Amino acid sequence: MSELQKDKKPILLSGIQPSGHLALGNYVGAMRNWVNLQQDYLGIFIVVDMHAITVRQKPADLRNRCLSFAAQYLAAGIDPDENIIFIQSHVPQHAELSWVLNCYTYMGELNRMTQFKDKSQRHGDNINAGLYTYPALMAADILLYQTDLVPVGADQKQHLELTRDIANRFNNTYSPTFKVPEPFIPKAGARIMSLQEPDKKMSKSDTNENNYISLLDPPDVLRRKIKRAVTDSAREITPESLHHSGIGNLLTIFSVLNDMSLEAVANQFEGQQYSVLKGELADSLVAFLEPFQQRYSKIIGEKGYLTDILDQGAGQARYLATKTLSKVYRKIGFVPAGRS
Ligand code: ATP
Ligand code: LTN
Repeated sequence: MSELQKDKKPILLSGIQPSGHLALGNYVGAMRNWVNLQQDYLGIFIVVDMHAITVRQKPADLRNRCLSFAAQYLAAGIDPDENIIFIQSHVPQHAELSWVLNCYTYMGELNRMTQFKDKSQRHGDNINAGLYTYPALMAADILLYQTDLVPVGADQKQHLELTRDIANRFNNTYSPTFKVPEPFIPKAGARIMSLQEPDKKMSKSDTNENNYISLLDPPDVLRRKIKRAVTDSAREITPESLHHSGIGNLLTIFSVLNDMSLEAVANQFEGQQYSVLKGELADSLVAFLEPFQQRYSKIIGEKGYLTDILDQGAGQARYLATKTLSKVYRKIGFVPAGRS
């Protein structure tokens, strides 16, 4: 990838925390759109390990998951020759800009973040300062690269709005420094629901693994999880089913995997038993995930290939990030290093 080409395309950026198991919700809400949009953008795809430690992680698991997630980005179809893929902690500018942005973010704003409220409830024994200031680090991830578009699931909308507010605040205080990014939240599948508790979102770190589909689940596990997915006491699909959480979620997943509109899916299954949809959905999932898993096994088996991509990605990222960070340091009045 020539430097020139990189400069011409608008920037698309997104990240996933290496916690739990990459799940169908992450694919449908985020990764799928990374793959679909990569043609028209320079994609920057980050494994955000610094975000993941806001919840306690086992060191060996975290290390393995960072590589595993990067391999899954590639298996999903991200082209490493045309995009930048790296691990967040390999690029120290994220931590550096995050500190600065912390000083331009109000506690009142952080207090409103629903992810902080949710996670503080789930991890009541570890409500740390990092969990609270997490949105400033996310803003740094995005603003360092003059990002145009951020494809994420609906749960990240609030963080994106805060990122835009921080960027505008900084730009207005000094002079235009950051591009103000736009969110890209898909129309279908922006919030895939849990299989057993369909009133809450599917989450890759859920302690109950029947709540999510892992992208690496083998076919028998996929079939079992779909079969056991909670629906309701009606048995047949009607146009109303789209508005019922459990069955509506299964119809949504089917529509995304088969590239059909929700209405078309509801028509196709109208009058059928729930078990028919579950059977066909399991077939679609197996058909989609088997080749994904084969590509994954090949990539994860070639450690050198993967670490080369990540090293190269981190190098490119550091180059781009330094440009923005130097500008920021200059504007706020820090003395340039090496001249004092
Ligand atoms: P965790 O349970 O480990 O906190 P998570 O499953 O919520 O994680 P994140 O790392 O927070 O995943 O999010 C990665 C990306 O996946 C984000 O863009 C997020 O919006 C998207 N995403 C997460 N869960 C869903 C979901 N259920 N439906 C659609 N998109 C989702
Ligand atoms: N906060 C996000 C993950 C994340 C991210 C980002 C997404 C961290 N940095 C930058 C998009 C762009 C989450 O919890 N899902």
